[in-house]
Formats: sequence, structure tokens, C-alpha cells
Amino acid sequence: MKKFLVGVLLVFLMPLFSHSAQYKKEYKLSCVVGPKLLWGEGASYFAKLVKERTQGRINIKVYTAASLMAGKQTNEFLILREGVADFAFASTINWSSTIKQLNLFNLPFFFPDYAALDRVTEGYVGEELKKMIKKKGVTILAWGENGYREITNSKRPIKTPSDLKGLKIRVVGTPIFIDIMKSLGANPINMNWSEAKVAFQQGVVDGQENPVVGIEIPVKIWQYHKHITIWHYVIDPLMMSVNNKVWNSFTKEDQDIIRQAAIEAAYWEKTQVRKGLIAPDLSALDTLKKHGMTVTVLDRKQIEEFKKLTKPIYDKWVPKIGKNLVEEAEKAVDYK
Ligand code: X2X
Repeated sequence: MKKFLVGVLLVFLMPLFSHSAQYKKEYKLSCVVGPKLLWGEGASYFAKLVKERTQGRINIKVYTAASLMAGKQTNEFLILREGVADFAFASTINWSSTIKQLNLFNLPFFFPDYAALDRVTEGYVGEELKKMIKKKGVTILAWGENGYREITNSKRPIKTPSDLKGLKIRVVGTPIFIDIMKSLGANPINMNWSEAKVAFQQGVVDGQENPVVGIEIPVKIWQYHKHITIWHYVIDPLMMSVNNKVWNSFTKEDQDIIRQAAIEAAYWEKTQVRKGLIAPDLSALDTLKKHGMTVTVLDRKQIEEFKKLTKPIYDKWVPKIGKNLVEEAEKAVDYK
């Protein structure tokens, strides 16, 4: 009888102690771009891995095209922190108006190649950024990538700063981008990605900057712009991330599954967006040429001409990012 009563009691009490009983039916993952871009596919791949490996206990739904924030992409960190989104596969650019330190990745001509970027994200600086973001309410699980942002326009090939002069360039509404474009002599116009394609189509702007494989090829940028300059001026990593309260609600076992899925999905996505952009395989640039674009690849000396003009950006933004963080990133970049 006693055993029976204990058994009955356990049956009723179990749900109170079992975490999975408290799990939500659906977790919302925020993504700024559409499902067909590699960025969106990376998000879906993550959701799929988590679902499979938790036997459907954790069900993540991907909300693409910035739908959780009505297109206003620079609000993404806030909606994640507040719990409107539970997860995000997010660009550092869209969060950097809220988290000043992430402007590190927006410093013009700072990351010469992918290896330098990887040393920064996977090393001390990446860890510091994670700790800092954790204190603000969000856990970063893995780094993916949007890519190096290369400038396209409908007017002329850009080889020198004078070619860029006066061109109306669409940028994300993150303050440093306005500053950078102004320092380079362009006329920046900030706009959400959700409105940008119509603006390209209607010629409201002359140009824009985005990654080749991640964005420019899938949106067929050649429909609007005939010229592209490969100048690697800024790169944006993506962060697979989760609201801290949501993260803490998972059992340790499920946290391990989710973290591992995030690492695998983000790594897959990062590998895909770099394809065709690293010599000797420059097939992504061939795709642009095939569609009639002039592809101008700047050498170090030409890049220096642009970089020189951005000194005011460093003067203004390094103190906001944190001198120490920038110096640590410089060490990682220069490491040979
Ligand atoms: O808005 C953009 O340019 C995009 C899609 O690349 C970002 O979200 C940073």
C-alpha cells in the first residue's frame, strides 16, 4: 500500500520536476533574410537538427524576412532580449546599434582575409564578446557568416575613391555605416533590407553593399547594378543565439544537443557562403561576369587609398568599441 501511494504521488509530482514538461510548443527563431538564402537555410538546418535530436521535444520555427520585428532589422537584439524571439540567427551589423562592441566587425578594411576573421571570432575576442552579450541577456552558441560586403552600383566601375563620390548607396540603419560611406565620399541612404530591393529596382539608390554568395547572387543583383568592386571593406559574422531565460529553461542534456546543432549548422552555412570566393576557386565572381557585370578586384595598394579616408571612423568608433578589444583583435589579425 505504502509503495503504491509513493508511486501515485510520483506520477503526480513528476511533471513539476521534469523540465521538458515546461517546454514551449514552439520556439521562435528570428532571421532577417528569406528562407532561400544560405543564411535562412542555415537557420532551418539548425531547427531541423534540434528537432531530430530531441525527438521533437524542441520545436524551433524560423521566422524569416525580419517578420518578428516588422522589417525593422536593427531592433532584433531587443526583441530577442525581451523574449519576442527565443532564438536568432543574426548579423552582427543588425545588433551593432544596440551593442556598440560589435562595431568591431564594421571597422573598415580591418579584416584582410577569412583566416584573420576566424582567429578573432574563435579566439579571445570572440569569447569576450560572448561574455558581454551574455550579460545583456543573450547566449551566443556559434558563429556563422553573412560575408565580406562588396559594393555594387548602376553607374560606373569603382576603382578609386573619386569613382564613389556622390553615389547614393543604400546601407543598413546602423550609425557607423552612415559615417563610413560619408568618409569615403558617397551619399549613404539607410533602409531596411525589406525595402531595399524595391529601391534598387526603382533606382532610388545607385548602389548597395552586401556579400556576393550570401546575398548578391541569390537576389540577382545584376538586374539592378552592372558594376561590382571586390574590396572586402567590412565583414559580418552571423551569430546563432538564444535568449538566456529560454536557454536556462533547457536541461543540461538538451543544451548540449542545441549547442552542437548550432555549431554544425553555423559551420555548414559559413562554409557555403565562402565557396567560390577564395582563390583558386573564384567561380562566384565568374557567375557575376556571366551575367554581364564588370568585376573590379582591388589590390592592396588600391584598398589603401580607401582605407586612408576612413581614419575619422577609427578615431570616433574605436573608443566606443573599446580600445582594448580592438587592440586584441589587431593582434589576432596580425598573428602569423
Ligand atoms: O540588410 C542587409 O544588407 C543584410 C541583409 O545584409 C543584413 O541584414 C545585414
